[in-house]
Amino acid sequence: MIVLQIDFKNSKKMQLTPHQIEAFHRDGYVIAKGFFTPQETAKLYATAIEDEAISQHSYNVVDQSGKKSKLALWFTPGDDIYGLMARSERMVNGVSALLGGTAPVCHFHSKLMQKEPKVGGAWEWHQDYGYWYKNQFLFPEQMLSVMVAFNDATIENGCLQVIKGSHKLGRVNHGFAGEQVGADAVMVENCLKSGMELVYVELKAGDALFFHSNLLHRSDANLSEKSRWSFISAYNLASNVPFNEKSTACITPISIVPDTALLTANLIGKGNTADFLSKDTDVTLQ
Ligand SMILES: O=C(O)CCC(=O)C(=O)O
Repeated sequence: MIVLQIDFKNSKKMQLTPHQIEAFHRDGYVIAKGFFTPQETAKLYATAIEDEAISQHSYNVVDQSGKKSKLALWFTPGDDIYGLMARSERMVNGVSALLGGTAPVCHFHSKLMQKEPKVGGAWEWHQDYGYWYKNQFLFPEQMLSVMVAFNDATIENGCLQVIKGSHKLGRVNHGFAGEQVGADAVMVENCLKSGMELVYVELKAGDALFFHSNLLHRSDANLSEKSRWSFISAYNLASNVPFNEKSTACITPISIVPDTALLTANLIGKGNTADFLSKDTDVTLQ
């Protein structure tokens, strides 16, 4: 497997290289190593684990074996530390470069994934657009996700797995797999039978994984002793107007903040006034 990665720790300007952009289009994903510094990642994680608004608004998603994955999801990026990360120049420029820069980048939602030791459940094979189709976005090519690891993500603690190149299938059918939305198992099996590569995306804290909205991905339960927390921001271009989504964040151009804001900001935790998603009203789960 060819791994195209750039170490931002040794690079002045944090931006994706032409090679990384090419890898994203070919494979459906690309890893930007050290996209956030150890100091930034430590501040983010320390804030997240103490954040009462996050814990109050987190909910569990139960997997097929009964294990629970906790997450909190909100729409408007805000001025808190998570908003400063999602709105940072490096994130927005990276997304714009991958989505082709034809319209302003908007923030669909961010979520804090909390996969606790021994408890955190598995996620079924799915494409993010398998969920977002239900929001009636028309153009999957104008959407993507960025996962930033707050802890090292390893095979043992249930890192993401992807089927390389599967974004080229287009959207496959999705149904329900317990509380989750799951991709047509026959199509997934056929991808693997055809020789498409299943890749375990192990990340170091601070690494970012940019992935296409139609990339098939899943993860195992966290059976290890170590937490696996990660932050996932989903982006959309302003030109992709959904027909079944109440929040307008996804069509509101992001007000970009400098990369330095993460370390200089004083306002850090998420307030209770944020527009958190409640599981009961999530149209993607209906
Ligand atoms: O964090 C994980 O293990 C999986 C998350 C995921 O697949 C998603 O949010 O789409």
